[in-house]
Amino acid sequence: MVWRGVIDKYRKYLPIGRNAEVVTLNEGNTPLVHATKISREVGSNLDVYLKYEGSHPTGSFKDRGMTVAVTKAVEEGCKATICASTGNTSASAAAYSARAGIKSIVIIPKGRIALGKRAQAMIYGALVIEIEGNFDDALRIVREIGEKYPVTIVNSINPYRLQGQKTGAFEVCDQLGGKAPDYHALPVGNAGNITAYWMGYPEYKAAGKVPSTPVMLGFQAEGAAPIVRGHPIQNPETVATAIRIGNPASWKQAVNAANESGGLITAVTDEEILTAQKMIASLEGIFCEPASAASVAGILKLSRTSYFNSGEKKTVVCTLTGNGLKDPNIVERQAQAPTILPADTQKVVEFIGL
Ligand code: AN7
Repeated sequence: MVWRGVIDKYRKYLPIGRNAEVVTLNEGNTPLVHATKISREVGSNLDVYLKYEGSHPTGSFKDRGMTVAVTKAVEEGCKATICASTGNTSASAAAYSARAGIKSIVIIPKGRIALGKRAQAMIYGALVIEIEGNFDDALRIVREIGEKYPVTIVNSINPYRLQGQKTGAFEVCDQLGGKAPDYHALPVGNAGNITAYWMGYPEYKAAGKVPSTPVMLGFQAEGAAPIVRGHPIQNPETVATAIRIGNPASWKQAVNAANESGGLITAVTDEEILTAQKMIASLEGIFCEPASAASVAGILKLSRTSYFNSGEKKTVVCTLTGNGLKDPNIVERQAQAPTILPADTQKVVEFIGL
């Protein structure tokens, strides 16, 4: 079957009109990879799979929601989209808006988004505004503009975004052969994705596609963990700039996802995030961005407690939300720099130790 994106594949679960002109980049159908070595690392009773959302057209999971949000925006006659972003939403909004032939306005925190993401919004032709503030300031401005002016907000407060993102859960179930995992782990920033997955799994169960739903595990960065602390964080800080968010829009829904599924939302440190990022790359061959690695950092952390000690073998899916290539600067901080040698074969051979 030819793959034509998540609306084509899961249309009956999505609020898309019969005559809608679908705006797609053939997103979805991302790899679900068994993580052999990380499974070993977390102990014998866990089978860990990585859902690599970094392989999307704009390099993050945001494309699942953006195809639906922009398709609806066009259907409703909108001429411009607007979003606040830590980088991935803006990259995706800019790309899908370009595809639809409508204007894209993106508001990002100055100096605090990864290089590749900033470049994406620019090359797709968005009107890029950097504010002297953080993501939460940017989202406040976007909400205020959206209330007064004829622009469509494509942050996850737009309900169509979450509708599209829930297809991530459908795909995981399909890829596991008609089963939901026992646990689903993911990073939490603005908390839209965990909310969307927790819409998707119960919906797929209700449709008779899977017999069960997973326990949802959400992980925030220690310095940007408002849900864990129980109050908004004024100046969130983390190396994982994608989830540097102090007042998540889908806060209540995320707590609800954790509670209803019997799961939890907890924090991981920047050091744990970077260690996990390195492990995922060097042990499994997948380069994800730091925020994505919070999911794996989280299950590594829980596996060191008695959390997973149930005896029987359990399946865990970790969503790797974005591509590591977006944030190359971070690698300089944690991987060994290349060795510089003269252009001399003998010297190279000696250095390698052959
Ligand atoms: C790689 O792009 O909020 O909890 O503005 O880029 O659904 O917000 C990005 C979030 C995880 C958190 N991983 O997801 C934005 C933005 C990556 C991300 C998250 C984001 P949500």
